[in-house]
Amino acid sequence: MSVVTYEIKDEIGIISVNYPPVNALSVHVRTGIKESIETARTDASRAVLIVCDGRTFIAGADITEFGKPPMSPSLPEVLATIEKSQKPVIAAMHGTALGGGLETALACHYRCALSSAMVGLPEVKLGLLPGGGGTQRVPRLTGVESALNMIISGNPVPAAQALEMGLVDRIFDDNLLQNAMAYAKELVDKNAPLRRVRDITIEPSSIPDGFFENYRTQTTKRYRGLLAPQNIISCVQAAVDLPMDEGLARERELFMELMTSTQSAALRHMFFAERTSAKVNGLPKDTPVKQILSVGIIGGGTMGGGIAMNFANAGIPVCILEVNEEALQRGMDIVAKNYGITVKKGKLSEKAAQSRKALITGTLDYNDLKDKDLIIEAVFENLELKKQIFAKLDSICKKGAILATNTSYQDVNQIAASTKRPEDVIGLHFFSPANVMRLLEVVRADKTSDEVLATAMALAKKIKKVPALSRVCYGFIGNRMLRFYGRESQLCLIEGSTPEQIDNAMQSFGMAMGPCAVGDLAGLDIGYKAREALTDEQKGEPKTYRIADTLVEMGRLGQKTGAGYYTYDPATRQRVSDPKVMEVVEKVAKDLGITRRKIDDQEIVNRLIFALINEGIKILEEGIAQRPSDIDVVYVFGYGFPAYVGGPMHYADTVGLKKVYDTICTFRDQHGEAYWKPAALLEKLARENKTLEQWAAQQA
Ligand code: 3H9
Repeated sequence: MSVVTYEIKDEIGIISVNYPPVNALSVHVRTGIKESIETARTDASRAVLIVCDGRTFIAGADITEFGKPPMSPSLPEVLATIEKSQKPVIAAMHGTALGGGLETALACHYRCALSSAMVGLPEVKLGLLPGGGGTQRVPRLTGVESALNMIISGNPVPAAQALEMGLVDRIFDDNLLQNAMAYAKELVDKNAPLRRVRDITIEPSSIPDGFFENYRTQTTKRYRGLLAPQNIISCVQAAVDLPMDEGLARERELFMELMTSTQSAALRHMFFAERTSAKVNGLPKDTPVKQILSVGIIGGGTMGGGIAMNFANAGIPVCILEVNEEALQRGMDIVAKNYGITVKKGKLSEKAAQSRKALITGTLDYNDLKDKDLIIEAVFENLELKKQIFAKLDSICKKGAILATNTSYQDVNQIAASTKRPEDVIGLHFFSPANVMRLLEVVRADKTSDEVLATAMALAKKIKKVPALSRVCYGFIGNRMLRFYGRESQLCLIEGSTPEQIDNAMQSFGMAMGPCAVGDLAGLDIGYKAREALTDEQKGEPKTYRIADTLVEMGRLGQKTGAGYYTYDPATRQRVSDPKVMEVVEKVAKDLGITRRKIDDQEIVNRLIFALINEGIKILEEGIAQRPSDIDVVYVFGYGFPAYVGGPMHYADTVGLKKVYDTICTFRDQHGEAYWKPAALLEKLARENKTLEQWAAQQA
């Protein structure tokens, strides 16, 4: 069946796009639209309507075509054909008219939409800019500042706002096709002019002096390290300074520059990685999914409270169980405080916050959990305690309830074995703050049933999380890898760096925060307590933790005590370097017989990131993660890894596995095999000159 059809109805030529799932502008869609417009030139139609079947108007260019040889006709060619039409062309939008989709509508002479529609230019989220005239047409319609805000944020706006901004001319509440046809007739009946956006000029004197320079300065600060926002500003400036065709040529040039950048390749990789991670290899498509209409949470601490908010936000009632009134009240207060912050930021109305809070109740009685569809245990990391809780849940909860643990490290198989229904047990590892962080590590234990797994994946989507599947191992995907990243930051510190140098090097690489600052934020006592439970052998060599332990023993637990690797101004929480920390570092190094040396930033980045990569590849070898892109999802959505670098596995491919392998071998020669044994799969792929992406494609 053709993806674009054309017919005349009541004197209106109707171009219908039908290319599920999102009517992306593939070569077939582009060809179909262009040919239909050409047909309409000489036929009996008086106006032409572009509409889409299915759930949405065109949601953009077909991203799967990016990075491949271009196929004619290009989008700019198609849009030029639409714009030149001598009969009015009207776009009728519903769903999400995004990117090239909105640009198609902007090349039309008139635009109408359903009131439920959203329109936007999200290209920046793929490291790109609107390459179909969006940067030239939007400012002509909305004004420069509004256009910049829309294109640089990439966030879509509702139809009503688009109407106010001048992007849409008419809105209907329902019956899009019927109303759009009536609108088209109205236009031809009154002989409405062919309104081409290109004919609008932006008066340069209307732009305040220094506007673009100031906007660029703010953007550089806000979008640290990103290329696309900078190119977008240049394009919008061209819309003011240059005639339309020259502006379009400038847009094309800067679009192509981004298209070939590693940033866009990484962001496009993340777009598909995010969508693929919800898919479980080998799980039949028709696996039944349980309904989750009520949730119980054991533990009302920061984590339990944050988890509860996710469900309340999705309209699912939650009951938090605590050990006493005081702890319960503390948990409820944390929830109330978090909602208060969201309201204060203007992201939620007071009324909505109240109704969400009303969905969260508390109890001290396990019996109140007996009818819940899902129970999530979120108590502190103690395997014995967790096993006791699960044994109790087993005796209380209704048949078929899902019993989940939010453990970050513990053996989910052992937890499941403490029940008589291990098939109903799963790990749901949320990341702190749980109401904000988008990652959900779903841990599949050996006996977890397909139904429970499928339900967990579907539920993640419902509560707006990005799931990544992990098998059971100590720390699962994320925390298992993080240990090696943490180890290298400790070693760089003791061998010659400072906390500032390490944090600055990692931030320049793109991490949201460096490891020392993260340690201070989370609390250095967490790692300390975890190490207390380990044998000396499990803890590893003292040089990998002695500095952190000494700081804790000095009462420097991080931000909460006003001091850790840094000291913190109590009022502003601003961090300041503290010479006492370097005294500790130097003393510990001396005590352990380590002669400190100068370490450069590149060595820091390579040691921390390559340690992550090596462990990530071991995780793939062992089948703990399903695919490299799932590991990238874990790191980008859970650990502040820069999306524009694409996660550690994509970054390894960008650097080249041979180079990663050779560097790890050099580290092995310098620091010993105990720390730097290259993963066998890394060695194999490096020798074969292959990428992890190619390896993943072979496995699929
Ligand atoms: C652009 O337009 C450049 C132009 O300016 C210039 C060109 C010269 N292409 O997200 P979902 C797939 S750049 C190909 O789960 P939802 C997606 O992979 C583009 N495939 O659904 C998934 O596949 P699968 C600017 C696409 O309802 C399936 O559709 N536009 C595309 O949660 C369902 O997706 C954008 O950046 C695409 N453009 O959300 C919009 N879009 O089922 C990107 C989706 O195999 N898209 N797929 O996993 C979105 O934001 C969301 O998909 C949307 C629907 C909001 C549309």
